[in-house]
Order: sequence, then structure tokens, then C-alpha cells
Amino acid sequence: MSKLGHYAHDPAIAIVTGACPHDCPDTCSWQVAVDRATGRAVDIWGNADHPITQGKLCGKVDRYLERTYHRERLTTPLKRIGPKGSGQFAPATWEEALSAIAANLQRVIAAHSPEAVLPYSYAGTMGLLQGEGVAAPFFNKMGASRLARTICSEAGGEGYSYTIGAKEGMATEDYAHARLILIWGSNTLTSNLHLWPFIQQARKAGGRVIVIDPANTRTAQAADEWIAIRPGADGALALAMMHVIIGEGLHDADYVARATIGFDALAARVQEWTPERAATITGIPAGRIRHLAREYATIRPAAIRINYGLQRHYGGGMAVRAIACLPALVGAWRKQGGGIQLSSSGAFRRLNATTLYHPELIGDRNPRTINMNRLGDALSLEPARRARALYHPRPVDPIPTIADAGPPVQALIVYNCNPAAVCPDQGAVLDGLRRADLFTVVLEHFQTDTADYADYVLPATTQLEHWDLHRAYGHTYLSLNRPAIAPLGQSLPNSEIFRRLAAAMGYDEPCFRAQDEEILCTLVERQRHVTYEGITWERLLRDGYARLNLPDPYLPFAEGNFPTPSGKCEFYSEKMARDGYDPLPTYVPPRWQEIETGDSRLETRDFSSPVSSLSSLVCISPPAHSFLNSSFANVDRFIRRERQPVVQIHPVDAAPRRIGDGDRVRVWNERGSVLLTAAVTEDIVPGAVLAPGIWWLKQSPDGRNINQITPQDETDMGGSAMFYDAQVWVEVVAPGAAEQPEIDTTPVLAGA
Ligand SMILES: Nc1nc2c(c(=O)[nH]1)N[C@H]1C(S)=C(S)[C@@H](COP(=O)(O)OP(=O)(O)OC[C@H]3O[C@@H](n4cnc5c(=O)[nH]c(N)nc54)[C@H](O)[C@@H]3O)O[C@H]1N2
Ligand SMILES: Nc1nc2c(c(=O)[nH]1)N[C@H]1C(S)=C(S)[C@@H](COP(=O)(O)OP(=O)(O)OC[C@H]3O[C@@H](n4cnc5c(=O)[nH]c(N)nc54)[C@H](O)[C@@H]3O)O[C@H]1N2
Ligand code: SF4
Ligand SMILES: [Mo]
Repeated sequence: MSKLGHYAHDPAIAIVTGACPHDCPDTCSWQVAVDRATGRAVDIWGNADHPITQGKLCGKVDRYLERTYHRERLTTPLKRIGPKGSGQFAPATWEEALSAIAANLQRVIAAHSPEAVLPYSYAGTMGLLQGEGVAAPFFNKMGASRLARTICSEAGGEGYSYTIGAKEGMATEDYAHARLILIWGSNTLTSNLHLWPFIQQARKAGGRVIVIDPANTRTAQAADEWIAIRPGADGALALAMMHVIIGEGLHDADYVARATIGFDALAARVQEWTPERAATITGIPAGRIRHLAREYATIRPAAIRINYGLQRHYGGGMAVRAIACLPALVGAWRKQGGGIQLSSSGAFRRLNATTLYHPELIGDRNPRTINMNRLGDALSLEPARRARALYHPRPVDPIPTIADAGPPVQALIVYNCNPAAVCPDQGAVLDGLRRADLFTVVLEHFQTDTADYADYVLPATTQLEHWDLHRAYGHTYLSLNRPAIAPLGQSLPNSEIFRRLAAAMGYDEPCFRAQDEEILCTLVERQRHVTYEGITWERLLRDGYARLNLPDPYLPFAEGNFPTPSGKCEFYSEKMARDGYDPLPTYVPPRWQEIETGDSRLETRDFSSPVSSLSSLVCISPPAHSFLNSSFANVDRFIRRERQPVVQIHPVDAAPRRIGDGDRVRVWNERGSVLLTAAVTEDIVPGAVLAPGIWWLKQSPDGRNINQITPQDETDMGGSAMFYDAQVWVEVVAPGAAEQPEIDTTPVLAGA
């Protein structure tokens, strides 16, 4: 019997429908059983009616109650009583905490300017309300520095949008109709689980699934074929595929003529991209590239799934752009089951959120915008480093100078994010967080690594305890989250915390008085765009979700009509030329390769020949299966499952370094170092190592994680992070060796 069936007739149980808040494409609809007598949630499951959730949550969120009722949930405001980073705190009342925070913010604003205050947030919750819902008007009213939220998806988003026009693509459900599916740089079974049933449907009907990834992930293992590619080489593969497709006349000339722009220039460009040339870059045999191109061009319908793992290297934007050209070239968009999906978030883009964010409260001020990936630089007292942190994503944007740096950040307000663990160049981030003159507030569920550096920690509610509204980036359903239980202890929703902070600051706009339900109801009811037609507050209250008003089936570009400036799929992009980019798809090599060879034009390095123990490797650090970014990395069950922080290394790279399976190794570069346990395996391509993330520093053997070695450098487009473009050295840590870590290396793994 289904969970719903089991509880539906039990008068002691109330069933509340909500939505998973986590940063995951699937945005599942969930149902929670609540004991009416105690008000305690007793069970949670995936909503069987939801066409994407289909009754199942992933292994992590299936245990959401363990996270919500975790023994270490924060339930009172806390005030720091020990040195920053020590984690020594004492309880404070809300009144005390709020008035101290307001006094400190007023002090900073008076001594410097509102720009000395930096909000720092990402997608701990993806909810519109508990995300920036009340935070945005609060910081707009203040005139605080703005944050460019670039840590995840900007490079690919830009590259895709230059080509297709918006982050729109084929419907998730339509993967079921594909006969060939390329999962290209995405780990579906870990990070996008609810796509898999549609892929399985396609396979049952004879479809083939190929995974293009440097790692033999669980998705690659479950697929029909793993094509092992070197990190950062995808652009070269796409160009070579286009070389074969055009060279052999396999393109869809009719679709190309009607729905694309720049074909002749593209054809000329890809001429030099022979499979042989791409083979030296990608590590994929030329014959396999040629065959892949033919399969892709001739099997109909052909679908591509890319996601953000693909674009976390220097050329990430251009790589996604090159791949995004493929479906139009072969006319894949014409048929149900053909096309590409990077994200579905563009389908929601006509949401009018002005009633939520109140941009008008900034007035005529124009505060600086800081790139969140450069938090280390942003927190520096050196103006030159602060200037580097200013957001200037395109080549045509003037390079900020010391004169633009603005005041040092004197107050940092962190919510929905754990920068001490998730940000690149961790050493620089921690140096900043350690500054005695920096006033830091952290809104959190748990005493995270970041919270350890706070002056005040404010306890926030989880998704079981508050209202929210969710878009999705892996489907096109809008979801409402209703609170199932009362806030634990004294915790409050982010929205209420910012309302109270606004009151303490003396901000008296009506938006700071509106309550959560009312804010969301207004937001839903005010939508005028046709994609929101028919979605009412009542309907969301009743069902918990509603599909955007898109045609069914949804074949967005079957007839062309791309939301680009030309209305076509842009093989040639005038806008890119204006923004300072090559207007045609090209190959932008990753930085590690440039450093490695000393010359970005040098494309060959034979990774399969024995390498000296001195040579560097490229490190990628995609998510561990049981963690969600840094969330769940403090839940015992999941720590036990992941066991310990590891690094996968290929035998050809392990041998010359005398690294054996299970050895404790040090992964290091000029930025920092981290101790990990080696897993010697052929599941990662030679020349690369893979360290699954994101471990908490305090759950790690040496109090550090893999972001010790990741760079603050930015991708070619969008100013995104280059998490998977880090040059590292790996060596065995011999007992008693000179290079001992500074911190105690005793593992502190709970239950491991
Ligand atoms: N090395 C490496 N680093 C990476 C990545 C990688 O692949 N490798 N991935 C990057 C990517 S893609 C991303 S998106 C970022 C993600 O980085 P984050 O956005 O920081 O990730 P999360 O761990 O999802 O969420 C952070 C915190 O938000 C808190 N939180 C959740 N809900 C709420 C709420 O309602 N209120 C409050 N106040 N807090 C809440 C959680 O408790 C959690 O501690 O990490 C990036 N970092
Ligand atoms: N369980 C779980 N699910 C998650 C998350 C999580 O932390 N845990 N994080 C969520 C978030 S914030 C995001 S952004 C998404 C990300 O979801 P995905 O896009 O699937 O991202 P990743 O897992 O970062 O990377 C996917 C794959 O890309 C491969 N890869 C790395 N570099 C390259 C490359 O240069 N080329 C190619 N072809 N492949 C490459 C990696 O080996 C990995 O297998 O997942 C979300 N879902
Ligand atoms: S993390 Fe993703 S797969 Fe898991 S319940 Fe949430 S939305 Fe669904
Ligand atoms: Mo992400």
C-alpha cells in the first residue's frame, strides 16, 4: 500500500503537501504525515500524483526528518564567546541578537557606507520566499553591496543562451521518446534522479544511452556506453562531431535553412576540427568520435542532457555553446524526444517578481556587485584584491581598478549558503572570515563551518516549518510548500528573520510587514504572462503544484522560434561578438592544460604513458552521491555511506607516485592542501583525479576539504567558478615525513 493510502484513513494523522527545497533539478513534490496530537512529522514520501516525482524521493530527502529533527539542529540564537572559528557560542535571546546586529550594521554603514555590508547567499533553499524573498528588499533598502550569484551555473547558462536564447529545452518527460540519449557531463543517477525513469522508458523501446564523462559514474555504469573524456575537452568533441556531420552532409539542411543563422561560417570553422585533432585533446579515439557523430545525426529522435558539471572549467561557457548547436544542426528539435536540456529554468523566466524583490528600494544608488566566487578576494583589506572581486563577466566589461574597489567588507550576512566549505580558494575565504574587524551573521539550520566564524548565528526553519514557492530547473511545474510542523525551538523562517531585522533597522515599508502566505498569494495572483495562466493560489493550495501553461506536448523549437535576437538558433552570434567573444563556436582549453603545457596551443599530452611523480593532475570534485552540496554531510547515516573523503586516481597515475589503494594522500597546489584517502581505480581518466564533495571541514581528517585547492579564477563566460579546473599534485603522506599537516589528523568521522 502506498504511504498516502496507509495514512489517509488515519484520523490521528494530517497529510501536508510540500516541495523539496534543495538545489537539485528535480524539485520533488513531497507529502508529510504529521501526528495531530504531538504536531510531530512522522513520515515523508514523494507525491505519487506528481508526473516527475512519481512517488519517490531520493535517498537523502527520504530521510529529511532525520535532518529536521537532528540532535544538532540550531534552536536558539547564538552569540560567539570564543575566537572566530572555534565554534564556541552561548545562547542569546532574539531581542538581544537582533538589536546587536542592527547596532553593528548601523555602525558599519555610518563609518563606511552601506556597501560595506555584503549579503552572501546561494541555494541552500531554492524557494522564492526563503531565498531572496525578504532578503532582497532588505538589502535593496539598505543599499548594500550586491552579490553576483555565479557559483554554479552562469558559464553554461550564458553559452547556452547565446545559442538557444534562454535556458529552455526539451521537456523532461520527452526523454522517454528518444532513441539515442547522450548524457554529457551530468551524473543523472546522483544529481537528477527523476530523469532516469524516462531514460529507462526510452531504453525499453530500444533507445541507447551514452555517457560522456571523465568518470565512470554510477550513471555511466548503468548506461549502454561510457565515453571517457578528459576534463574540459567537450568543446573539441562537439566541434569534431559537427565536422563529421557537415562534412558527410548529415545535417538537416531544411531545418538549418529555416531555423538557424550562420551555417556557412560554422561549416568553415569546423573544417579544421578533424576527429584526429579532437582525439588528441579529448582522449577519445578518432574512430569513436566519427561514429558518435554519425549515430547522433542519423538516429532519430536524439536527445542530449547536459547539466552544470560540464561547465566548471575555464572554457565552460564556450563548451556548452558548441554542444548546444548540435540539435539544430541535425534538426533534432523537430521531433518529440529530440533536442537538448541544460535547465528548464528559462520556462519560468516570465515570472514577475517585483512584488517580491522590490528593486525600486535601491533608488538611484548603484552599489557595487561582488562575484560570489571571489569571496576570498572580496573579504581582503587590500583594495587591489577587492577590485578583482568586482563582477565583470564579459571581455568587454572594463577591468575594475583599485579606484573601483570600494570600502572593505565590514559586515557579512550569510544565509542559505556555507561558503567556508563550498567556496573556491578556501584558504583565502577562511582568512577573510577570521578577520577580527569583520562582523558576521549566519542564518542556519546547523553549526556549519561557516557558522563557526559568525558573531551571531540565527536559527532558521527547515522546509517542514515554513511556506515557500518553487520554480524548478529540471521540469516545468511550479510547486507550493506548505509548512507541516511548527518551527523547532525558537527557529524562524528567513523571511521572518529579515522582517525583524528590517524593523530593528527602522525600515518601515509595507513590504516588511507582509506575512509569508500573503506575499506568496500576491505573487501567484499577480502573474500576467500566459505561461502562468490558470495557476491560482487555490489550485496550488489544493494540489501542491501546477504545470506551467505550456503546450502539451512541449516541443519548443520544432518550428524554430528561438528566443535569440535573430529568432534562430545562432551558430553565429552577433551578440557574442559585441560582448567580446568569438561569435562562432570554438574550443577554449581549460586552464590546467595551459599551465601544464605552458602553451594553450599545445594540445597533445600522452596521458597513458608513465608520468613522472612530479607532474600535475587536474582535479574535479563533483557531488558525493549521499550529500547535497554541503547539506546532509552532517547526517550520520550519510557520513557512514560516504565513509570518508576520498580521491580517485587512475593506476597509471598512482604507480609512479607509489600511491596504493587506501593510502592517505595529500592533494595540494599553490593555494592549499587537503588530506584524502586514495582510491586507485580505472573509473577516472588518466591525468585527472576525482574527489567527491562537499565534506564539512570539521568532518574531515585535517579540518579542510577539496576547496583548499580550487581557484577563484573565473570561467570564460558569466564569471562562474572553475571547480573542475584545478591543477594539483598528489603524494603519499608518509608517517613522520617533513610535510605534516598543521592540524590534528585524527579522523573525526561520526560513526565511520
Ligand atoms: N569543490 C566543489 N565545490 C563546489 C561544488 C563542486 O562541485 N565542487 N559545487 C558548487 C555548486 S554547484 C553549488 S550550487 C554550491 C552550493 O553551495 P551552497 O549553496 O552553500 O550549498 P548547500 O549545502 O546546498 O546549502 C548551504 C546551506 O544552506 C542551509 N539552508 C538550507 N535551507 C535553509 C533555510 O531555509 N534557511 C537558512 N538560513 N539556511 C538554509 C543549509 O543548512 C546549508 O548549510 O557549491 C559549490 N561548491
Ligand atoms: N546527490 C546530489 N545531487 C545534486 C547535488 C549534490 O551535491 N548531490 N548538487 C546539485 C547541484 S547544486 C547541481 S549544480 C547539480 C549538478 O549536477 P551535474 O551537472 O550532474 O553536475 P556534477 O555532478 O557536478 O557533474 C556531473 C558530471 O560531470 C562530470 N564532469 C566533470 N568535468 C567534466 C568535463 O569537463 N566534461 C564532461 N563531459 N564531464 C565532466 C563529472 O565527473 C560528473 O560525473 O546537481 C544537483 N544535484
Ligand atoms: S534532492 Fe532532488 S531528488 Fe532529492 S527529493 Fe529533493 S528534488 Fe527530489
Ligand atoms: Mo549547483
